[in-house]
Amino acid sequence: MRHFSDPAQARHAPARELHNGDWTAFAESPARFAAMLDTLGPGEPARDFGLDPILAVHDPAYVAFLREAHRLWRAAGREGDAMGYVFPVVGRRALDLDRIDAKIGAFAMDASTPIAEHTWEAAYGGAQSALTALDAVLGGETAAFALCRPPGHHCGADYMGGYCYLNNAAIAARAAQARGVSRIAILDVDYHHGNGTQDIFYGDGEVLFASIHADPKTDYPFYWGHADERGAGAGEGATLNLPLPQGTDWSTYAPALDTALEAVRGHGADLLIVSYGADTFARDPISHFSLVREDYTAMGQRIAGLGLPTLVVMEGGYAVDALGANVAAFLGGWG
Ligand code: Q9C
Ligand code: ZN
Repeated sequence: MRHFSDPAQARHAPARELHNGDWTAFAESPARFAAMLDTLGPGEPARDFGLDPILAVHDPAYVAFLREAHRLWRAAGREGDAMGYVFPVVGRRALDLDRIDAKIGAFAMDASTPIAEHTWEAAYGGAQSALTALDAVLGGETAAFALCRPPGHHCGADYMGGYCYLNNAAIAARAAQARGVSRIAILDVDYHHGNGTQDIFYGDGEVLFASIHADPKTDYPFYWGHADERGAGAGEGATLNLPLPQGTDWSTYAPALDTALEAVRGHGADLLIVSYGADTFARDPISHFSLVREDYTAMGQRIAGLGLPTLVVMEGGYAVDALGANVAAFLGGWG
């Protein structure tokens, strides 16, 4: 399968994150990007589709914040990565405050999404990779892989979170719609629920969001991804959440996948976007499923069996030594 990326994606390199009350090395490391390129080969460069497709999903004030946050952090006399510590619940007040810590809180859902010097360029490059891979699919490729990093599925229209700054899958979906593909299915198979993607399309009946993930009762992001979240208004029924318990292996995963694929078929989608995370892997350092490499090939084969034009977008996966092989196994499902 052809794959696309931008060298700037390697330049996002936060030093650390807050994990269970203490500092740990930032799990979403540039080494992930290098590991995937190592196994898959260099692939093809992303082309620049500009800011408009990003602004079709994300709030202009949020995008402006992402672009200036690190500079404001430095201007405030800080070292290291920009990180917040106040999160004003749900829209506490719509105040446009100047202090960097207040700004971060207004545009963040957690403290695991630091902004480093080159975060914006990397996130921008990742979004362009998704748009370039989409262009290949709309141009007739059966499937294409956007080697996105940083990932995207936890960030919403106006907030970052879960190592995500720009929602690559959502940006591709809206770009496809702008090019006349209206009925779209997004299948999210990352270990974590794709809360940002769900939020963006929650009221949209044209875009099905189906996700298989660790039960949010026990796992991040906790407040999204429960089975009773099914969409709202025109989007009622176009969100499908299939939470699974920690320890899930292929025998439990496969039936959930079949349920999700049935929903994709039922939606009558003309385009499938897969948010693929390899953090369902048994040896993932921050996750608790038990999938093995061969399961990813089976997963890819079943998804390819839908026969839909498919854009695969990279999300999480933190067992860096196995990441390239796991991604290759999944993409191998397309033959
Ligand atoms: N102790 C993706 O896989 N963990 N994001 C926060 C918890 C956040 C994962 C720390 C996990 C986000 C794209
Ligand atoms: Zn994840």
